[in-house]
Amino acid sequence: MTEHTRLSLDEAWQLSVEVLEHHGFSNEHAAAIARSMVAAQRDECHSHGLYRLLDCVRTVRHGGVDPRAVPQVSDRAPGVVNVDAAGGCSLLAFETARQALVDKARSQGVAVLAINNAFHFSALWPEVESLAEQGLAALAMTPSHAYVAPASGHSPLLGTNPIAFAWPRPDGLPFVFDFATSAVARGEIELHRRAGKPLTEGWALDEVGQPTTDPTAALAGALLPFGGHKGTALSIMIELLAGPLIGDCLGHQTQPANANGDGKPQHGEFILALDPHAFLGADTEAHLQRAETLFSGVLDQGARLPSQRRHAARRRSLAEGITIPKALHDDLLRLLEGREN
Ligand code: NDP
Ligand code: PYC
Repeated sequence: MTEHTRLSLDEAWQLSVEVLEHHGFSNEHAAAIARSMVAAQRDECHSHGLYRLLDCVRTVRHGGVDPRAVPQVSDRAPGVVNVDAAGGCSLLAFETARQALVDKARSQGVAVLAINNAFHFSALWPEVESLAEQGLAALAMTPSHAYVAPASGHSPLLGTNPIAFAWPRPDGLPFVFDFATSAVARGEIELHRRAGKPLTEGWALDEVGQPTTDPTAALAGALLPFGGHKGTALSIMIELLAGPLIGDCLGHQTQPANANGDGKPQHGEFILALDPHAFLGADTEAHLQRAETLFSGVLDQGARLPSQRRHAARRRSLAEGITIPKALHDDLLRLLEGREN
């Protein structure tokens, strides 16, 4: 059985910031990254929790991210704000430009934040959730790298391309979903490899395009999109909106950082924010209340809403702290000592 280590949320935060700063990230980047990772770990979104510290350190060691980059915000149009991450991590860029996006959404009704030139490793839900907490509906998407074969194809071309949506709720946490357009995130394949667990059938192909449940073969091959041609089409839409529309790369035009130093992981993210008050004025509360009947309808059938598991995990972690595999904790402590994994 896998041994686990329990950490308080404060300990998880300290460990994350220390590892990141030890490897050259500025305090601002370390804090923005730790906020996202600790939130993901707290909500038991393991593929984008503390495990991602390994990826951040590997990327900085290979020269794939500027750990001290200062994001530059610019106004592009009445409804468009841009932030150039300048080769740094997307999370500080988002935090730097978030208020400008909110202000534009409030004044225009609809606004887009285009993040460019960013190293992007994180879950998207914390970003859209933070916008819904300010009363906005929000949609976020980003391409990753060529990890996914199109439906009926055989070779990696598309990114794992996550899409996240949030809707503000009058009494309580927003409705949020956030998933990769691949059958699962690639991070989940890596966690299966670390745990020595086989994959679910239908997730991946090996290097010669044959179905596989071996995580190592899948990492060398290609993931499959969720929902066949429908997932493929959504994934292409994400590449277009978060790529050419905002003047940034497609998934196959980027690579994760590598030991040769020639991997350039930077790409874009597209975030749309909509202010219900601009559409509905004085009727906003009544219509938001009407949306609640849809959520109740789902729950009344014994089905669950996306985020329900996450919110339950959050309550548990706030009370009891988090647990991570001991092997991961050991790897993170080694990073702190500056030793190789
Ligand atoms: P999942 O396939 O686990 O799907 C996650 C979403 O589906 C969550 O909103 C989850 O809610 C919801 N969900 C799962 N099961 C159910 C159910 N039975 N009923 C209702 N809702 C359900 O996640 P993925 O592996 O696709 O993605 C994981 C993360 O990886 C995402 O946060 C994504 O942003 C991130 N990612 C980031 C990338 C990047 O380039 N930065 C690339 C790819 C992925 P709940 O959380 O409550 O279970
Ligand atoms: O899990 O697919 C993934 C992923 C790619 C980039 C960041 N996360």
